[in-house]
Amino acid sequence: MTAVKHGAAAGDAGRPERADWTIDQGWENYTAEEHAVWKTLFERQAKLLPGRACDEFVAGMRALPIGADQIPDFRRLSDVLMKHTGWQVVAVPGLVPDDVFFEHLANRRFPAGHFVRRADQLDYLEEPDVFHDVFGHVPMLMNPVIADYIQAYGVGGLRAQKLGMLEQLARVYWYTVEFGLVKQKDGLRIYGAGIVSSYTESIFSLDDASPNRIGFDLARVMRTRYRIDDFQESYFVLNHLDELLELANIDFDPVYAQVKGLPDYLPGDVLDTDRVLTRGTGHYSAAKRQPAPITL
Ligand code: HBI
Ligand code: FE
Repeated sequence: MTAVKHGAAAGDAGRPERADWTIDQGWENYTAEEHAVWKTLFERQAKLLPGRACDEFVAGMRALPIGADQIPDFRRLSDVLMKHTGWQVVAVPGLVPDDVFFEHLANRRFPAGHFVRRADQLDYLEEPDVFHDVFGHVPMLMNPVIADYIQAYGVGGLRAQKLGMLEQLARVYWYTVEFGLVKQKDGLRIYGAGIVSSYTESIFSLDDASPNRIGFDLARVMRTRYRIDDFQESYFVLNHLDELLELANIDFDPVYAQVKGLPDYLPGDVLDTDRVLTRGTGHYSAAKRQPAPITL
């Protein structure tokens, strides 16, 4: 079956009437099948994540009206978020243009896809749906550090576009907000929304021998390409979520100047200067690159 594209990925057909790309969530219009897909995804993650998701994710989830039985209503999420960190959740059809995305974040509005993936796409889709956006991102927005950090990314995104450094900034978002790991008292934990909303990557990122796990370094991450179509080959690890507070407050301009014109690193590269927590075997991505060997 051909994948139906949503939002900006659908071309002109995906552009809504409002200039900020928001739409009504249309909560009343979700079908029983759509709520059932949510429930399947929710229950799978709820069972898997204890001991894997970071403490802040668990605390945020507990305090929000997010449960197994229904796709959450963005109005009710916004009521709670607004009281805690001043954020809101607004509905969008899917991906929105970069400048629209940044403008929302800079104003503490999180654009969440309103659609839910189909039952035959439970494990992977490239577009952000309501499960990725709400289950993955919204609990972390209850945390004041993440709340400020994501807003700073919105402000910084508009600046990076002017400087021609958007690719570099987007890598920082990718390797923190989407695919970040953090050390906590009982071991490595997930805080990235792309991981925490994925059953398979929640296991792979923490337990598999294949990926590298490397201490986070801003300039290093800015130079590191990433994969959008498969598990990451490297995860970057914070010592504490408060490291993001510093990133929310510093001026990135000198760091852009430092990395400008320098070559990119590949997703699986490990450097002599890296603080390596786990040197991955790379077997997962190597197997994908080669055709399967013929065995007799
Ligand atoms: N739109 N809805 C949505 N969600 C995203 O995460 C998103 C987006 N548009 C652009 C975008 N992300 C990124 O490519 C930027 O962070 C650079
Ligand atoms: Fe996301």
